[in-house]
Amino acid sequence: MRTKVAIIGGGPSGLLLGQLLMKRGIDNVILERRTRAHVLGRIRAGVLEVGFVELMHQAGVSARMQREGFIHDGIEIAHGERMFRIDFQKLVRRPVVVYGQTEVTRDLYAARDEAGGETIHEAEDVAIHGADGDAPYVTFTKDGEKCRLDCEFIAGCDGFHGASRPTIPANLRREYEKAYPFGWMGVLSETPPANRELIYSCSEHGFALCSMRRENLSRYYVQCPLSDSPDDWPDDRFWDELKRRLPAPVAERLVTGPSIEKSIAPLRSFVSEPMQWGRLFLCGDASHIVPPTGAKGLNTAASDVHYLHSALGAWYDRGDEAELAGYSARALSRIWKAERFSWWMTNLLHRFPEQSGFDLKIQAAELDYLANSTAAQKALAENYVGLPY
Ligand code: FAS
Ligand code: PHB
Repeated sequence: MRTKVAIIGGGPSGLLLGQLLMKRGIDNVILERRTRAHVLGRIRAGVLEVGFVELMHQAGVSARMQREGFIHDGIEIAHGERMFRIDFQKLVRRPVVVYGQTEVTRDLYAARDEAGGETIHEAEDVAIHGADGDAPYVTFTKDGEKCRLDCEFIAGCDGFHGASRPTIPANLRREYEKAYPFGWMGVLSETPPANRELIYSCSEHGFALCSMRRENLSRYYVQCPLSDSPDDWPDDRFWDELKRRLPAPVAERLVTGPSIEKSIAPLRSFVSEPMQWGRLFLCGDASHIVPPTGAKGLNTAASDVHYLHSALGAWYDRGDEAELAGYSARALSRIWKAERFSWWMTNLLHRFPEQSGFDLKIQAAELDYLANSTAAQKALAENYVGLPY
């Protein structure tokens, strides 16, 4: 088998890159470890920056998102009983779009099918060879048969636990990590959202987030100990705890119902540098992770894809390799600002086990300053809607 670009990973990064390359006439093959059903069964991100939305337009897969996505012009921040709105339109004149990652992935798979893109699911034992030379290739096992895919470039879009990042020699990699002492217990329920826009709540009992997917499909999270499992959170306990962490008027109108999905995600900040080695280029979670507080995970994957698609296009269109050479530095510049914002939002809104009385006073002052300062709110807004690519 041969292709121009071998893409490892059929999540949002791999699928979006594959679609953009196909639109540009650059042949590519996606190798995905799991089944399509497994990939589409993941419940993850829900908020898209304008840059992501524009990439979906460019990829020709935005029709359903335009029909079914919600345009949000702000978010609410709650601190105890106090709640104030960050008005994106007034502050930065840009919105975000609420449209689940699951739907993004579904739309990208449908477009790839229509364009006749090759995706090999259940590709096992993926291994990268010759990435630091001019003739890289990928080996993998499919239905027990050993296979080889020769290519000109490899895009490592295989997430945090993938095979791509470890291919870069350890002595060339610099990894930066911060693990948070709590996780997010997430619930999906077929109930109307508690609020028209998202509510991020910092309460004395811990963090909570009210989000949504559709008119009658809500997504909620509460901060929980890392030692917890979903079994520790029967629905009644989840709803009681969520209400405890929301301002009374919101708690009173909250419509509860049976959970149709329940999971706990640990929170981590992580960056691996560089994002390229020879003809291997990393995108998305393969290279970096953020705590979901700032809704940046999926959105930083999108800006990586934008930069790599542009660089590969410059190479194949006119033999220009400057963007390829500068890919890692360009992507990391935006990634580190998203890491900072996600770290800041996480510290602003969560209860940390070792917080002292002084720490709590500083957190309260930070929230009070945010509630009353247009400058502080503008800084949050421009990061939340997405810094320029
Ligand atoms: P992904 O991990 O999505 O996709 C990688 C793909 O590669 C997977 O399909 C995997 O099966 C495949 N793969 C892995 N190893 C392979 C191998 N060796 N060979 C072939 N294929 C391989 N972000 C937000 O913005 N908001 C959120 O609320 C949010 N919640 C999250 C909850 C959880 C539990 C997790 C894990 C992440 C969450 N994220 C959230 C971040 C998430 O949305 C990621 O940023 C996004 O999935 C990144 O997409 P990819 O880079 O494509 O990585
Ligand atoms: C979600 O809807 O899943 C979501 C929204 C915003 C976040 C994190 C998760 O910051």
